[in-house]
Amino acid sequence: MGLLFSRLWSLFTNEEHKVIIVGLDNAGKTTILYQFLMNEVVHTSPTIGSNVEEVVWKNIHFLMWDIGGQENLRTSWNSYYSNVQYVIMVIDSTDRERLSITKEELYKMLNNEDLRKSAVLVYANKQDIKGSMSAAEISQHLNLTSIKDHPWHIQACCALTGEGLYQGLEWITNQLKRR
Ligand SMILES: Nc1nc2c(ncn2[C@@H]2O[C@H](COP(=O)(O)OP(=O)(O)OP(=O)(O)O)[C@@H](O)[C@H]2O)c(=O)[nH]1
Ligand SMILES: [Mg+2]
Repeated sequence: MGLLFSRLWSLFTNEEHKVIIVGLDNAGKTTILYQFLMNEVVHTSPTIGSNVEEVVWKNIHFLMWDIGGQENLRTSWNSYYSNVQYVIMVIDSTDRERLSITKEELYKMLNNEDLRKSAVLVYANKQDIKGSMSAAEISQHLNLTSIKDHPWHIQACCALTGEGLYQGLEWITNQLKRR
């Protein structure tokens, strides 16, 4: 009962939940962050370093860190890992060639001790583009069903229209209620 109360309490006291948004360059991370913040598509350029914004949805406060995905920036992703509750991994679903690199980065992250309590939401982004891989196809390539030590979920989306983005946040919210 005490645990349940403390969980409900955290939902009602505006406790901030730390989220990192990672993925290869050009995946759509910054576009997603600003869709959450402003419900619109902003003009982006490749992120050097990171953007951070507070996003409030259904009275739940998220501190979202959008981290640059270019190759030389990926080695510093781990400097953002402390106290992360949710990892959002964004994938450009048209980028078949680099899916194996995404897979490497994903499993490297999951093995990091700082993220052992984090849940992982994968966005299969750019579903508006003809010929993009489906969420099921990406899930299979990434072998997501082998992940047993982190809660995970994959969501198809399009950051330009916002389609699918809130279904992903809904999953995160359900995880919060469960913890
Ligand atoms: N067609 C389409 N284009 C998208 C979508 N999401 C993002 N883009 C475009 O993809 C390009 C890269 O988007 P960003 O959000 O800057 O990508 P990023 O992941 O932040 O890239 P880095 O900051 O370099 O790591 C931009 O031109 C976006 O407009 C989508 O769902 N569909
Ligand atoms: Mg960016």
